[in-house]
Amino acid sequence: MEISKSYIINFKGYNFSSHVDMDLLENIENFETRDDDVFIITYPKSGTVWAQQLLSLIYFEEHRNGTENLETIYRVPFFEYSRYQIDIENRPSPRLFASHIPYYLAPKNLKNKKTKVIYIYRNPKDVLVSYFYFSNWVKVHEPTDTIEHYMEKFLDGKVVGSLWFDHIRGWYEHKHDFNILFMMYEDMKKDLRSSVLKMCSFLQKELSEEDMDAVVNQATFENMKSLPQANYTNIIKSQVGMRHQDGHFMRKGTIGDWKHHLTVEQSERFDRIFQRKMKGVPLEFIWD
Ligand code: PPS
Repeated sequence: MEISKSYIINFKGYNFSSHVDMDLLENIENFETRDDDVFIITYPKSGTVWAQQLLSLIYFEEHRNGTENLETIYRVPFFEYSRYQIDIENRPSPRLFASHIPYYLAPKNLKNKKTKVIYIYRNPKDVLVSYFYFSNWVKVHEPTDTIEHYMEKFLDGKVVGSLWFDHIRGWYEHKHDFNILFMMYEDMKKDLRSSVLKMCSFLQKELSEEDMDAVVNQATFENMKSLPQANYTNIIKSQVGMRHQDGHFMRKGTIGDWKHHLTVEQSERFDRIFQRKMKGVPLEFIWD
């Protein structure tokens, strides 16, 4: 299936959205990381904004106690996309980033194994469904008429982020090159507090019980959905643009929504490809 080239820029074999910062991409491998930078890495629709909100809450007291009225995206800017005039080079440490880059485009410095990387993954059937709705809603992605057609694109890697299997496999198989923690969306959903504890332990951040309560409470789906700063509503309205008014970035936030969208045949076809492509990758998955 062909994709409209105008939505996607392919750089070194990986599909970026066409509003990517090309200057940055050209120099991405030489980007000077700091030892105390933290990178959230995800395939799209796997819990990026959730992790951005969590890191903002963990690192910034003002964010936690609500004394700042700042979009989460300013606290944890996207690495390869618009940084909204944030002066990254002069930003005080710790700098926090979110990114969808594949392992082979990571800044070389990340391999010093000091800079921390948190890789969040989600079961790919839910990623597919989330991405289908998102792409039909926001103008920067190519819309698709049916789930069947979207599944063809997704399984051909003809979407921003390229092939899901390559993204996760690449990062997993090169995990020894990085100081990386793998976290699963479904674990976060089932037990957010334990996931935050795990994150904090990796980040070497110790929070009081009270602060931990504040982090967990402000990162629930319901609370993030009602907080425009945490859920991209402002940015999507003012800068990204929508095709219709019925969409939400915080759409459902559940595990297993794919069951309401994929037929048995589609699901089985997906499973067969999953078995083949994920052979030898021992990561755990939760499907419902
Ligand atoms: S993006 O566009 O790549 O940055 O999208 P991303 O943030 O990775 O993924 C969006 C999906 O994550 C869900 N989400 C959450 N789920 C549960 N709890 C919380 N707090 C949360 N925050 C975001 C969001 O609802 C999208 O999933 P779907 O299935 O579409 O609802």
